[in-house]
Amino acid sequence: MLGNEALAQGAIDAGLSGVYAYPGTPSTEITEYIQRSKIAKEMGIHTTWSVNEKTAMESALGMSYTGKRSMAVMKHVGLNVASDVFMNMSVSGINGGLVVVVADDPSMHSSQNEQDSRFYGKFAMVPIIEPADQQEAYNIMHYAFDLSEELQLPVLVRMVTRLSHSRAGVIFKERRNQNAIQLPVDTRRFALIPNYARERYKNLVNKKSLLMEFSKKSKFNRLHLEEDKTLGIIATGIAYNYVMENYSGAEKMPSILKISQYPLPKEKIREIYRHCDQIMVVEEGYPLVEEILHDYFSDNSKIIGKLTGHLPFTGELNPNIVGKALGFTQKETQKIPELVSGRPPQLCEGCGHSDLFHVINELIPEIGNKQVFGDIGCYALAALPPLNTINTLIDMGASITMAKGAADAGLKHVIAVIGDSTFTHSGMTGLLDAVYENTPITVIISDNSAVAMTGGQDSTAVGRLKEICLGIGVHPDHVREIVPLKKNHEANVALLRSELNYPGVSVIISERACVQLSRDKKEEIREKIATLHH
Ligand SMILES: Cc1ncc(C[n+]2csc(CCOP(=O)(O)OP(=O)(O)O)c2C)c(N)n1
Ligand code: SF4
Repeated sequence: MLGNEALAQGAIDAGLSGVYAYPGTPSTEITEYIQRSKIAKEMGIHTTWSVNEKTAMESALGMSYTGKRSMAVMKHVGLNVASDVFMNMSVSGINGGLVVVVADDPSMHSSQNEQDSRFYGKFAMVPIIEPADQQEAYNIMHYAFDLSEELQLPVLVRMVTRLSHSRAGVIFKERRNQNAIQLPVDTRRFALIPNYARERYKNLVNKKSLLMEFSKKSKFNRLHLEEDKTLGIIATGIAYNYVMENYSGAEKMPSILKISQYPLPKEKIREIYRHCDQIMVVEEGYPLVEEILHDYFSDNSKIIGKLTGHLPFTGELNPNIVGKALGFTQKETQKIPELVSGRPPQLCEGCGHSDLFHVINELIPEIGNKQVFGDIGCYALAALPPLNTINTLIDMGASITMAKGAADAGLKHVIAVIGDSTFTHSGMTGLLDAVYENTPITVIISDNSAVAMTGGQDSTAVGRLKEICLGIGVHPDHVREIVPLKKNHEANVALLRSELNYPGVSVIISERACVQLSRDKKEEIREKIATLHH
């Protein structure tokens, strides 16, 4: 199974009642697996995609409030979006087990940054669990739900790209029944008015020692001391796997502390530190453990890792990089053939976004080449040659709000390009800001009826975009619809030109389904739209 599939099956077998998620690489397959699972269907597990990560996590908390086990799943930057509820639900606590699964993307294979979610777990003062391999990703889910209920806290499970997307055999455990509805005895803890919140916050802080106790005895944290004291390795999550791969078949092993549960097991760290002459910290992500170690001990000179340059600070680790740091000679591997190396991503042949960008590009000589604020989705590829249309890409929804700020500054002919799913994820609120001030911007919603970039998941906006924009208050004369096809090119250029000259908010919905959707899927979407408009 993929690490993501193992984790998903683990959640099902741990008595899950609902998964709430917004797609995002490398986390998407977790929810898709549960959506496809026959057992999950029989168990009535809720699996519909949420509109964004914040709504997902809040819904998971709502399900937990009823006493049932729920899970919120997202990619690392999604946790930024959900951070408000994440930080507050550690204070309120939970009722039924609640596990937040976040998949980090070191090396930024499909992301804007490589932030390390462990910091969020530490920030919220909740337990963090990091599986080292696929079997552990499965096993850890039973444990995480039990731990969550025992501590009455959400538990953060951190995955990383390589573990999410690589496969291994996995042995299943017996399936646990779902919880029955059992509302909290005292609901006041879920009402974080300052008077109650102060009490709750003290309660959270007081749990710290209990969390440490659990880490100390966790079977996922293991210390192995060898007689040879030259080197001790502290390895976390998948990095443990990388270390072990290098020692596979080796006659001599160094002392190793495997860490998969936080807060850190202080005693075990002290033991290995005292036992060994040098300590190498190997962790995927930021040097979180290494920094904490520097605070633990007055003599830091024997601690090596990312902060000392023995391992690279940026980018993903792998067994070769770790092996090199450990002093293993690396075998020459085959060179990547020219044909498959470093190809820049491109929009698919026949993609509706391309025809839209040709329309915008035609007007660039008239309006200037720095006025197009972009967003996140397949259409972001227009930031690259040959289109070169989009100038910005920061976070989901930022196209509209950045366009607004630029227009507020006096920039003319400002365009925001946003996809249908990104619009409902975080664009709608920014549009209301612009409507409120009637800011002169032209928002183009490139609607392909899908969340295409992450694999064509259902878009919650299907068939509703015009009504949403009218509902937000865009003037009905300036909610326009176009079909981005070559045959409509001239008419679409004329329409865009006229809206760019309108001194207020206008929205152009450019609608053509993603060409990668199957015929059946397109038919299903057409039927859905027809029912909505009936
Ligand atoms: C906060 C956050 N959540 C999730 C993602 C992953 N992600 C990248 S683009 C995208 C959605 C794109 O959908 P849409 O706007 O409809 O554009 P399309 O890809 O269909 O063209 C998602 C979910 C992300 N980058 N940031
Ligand atoms: S997947 Fe769909 S939206 Fe994305 S580039 Fe291909 S056709 Fe365009």
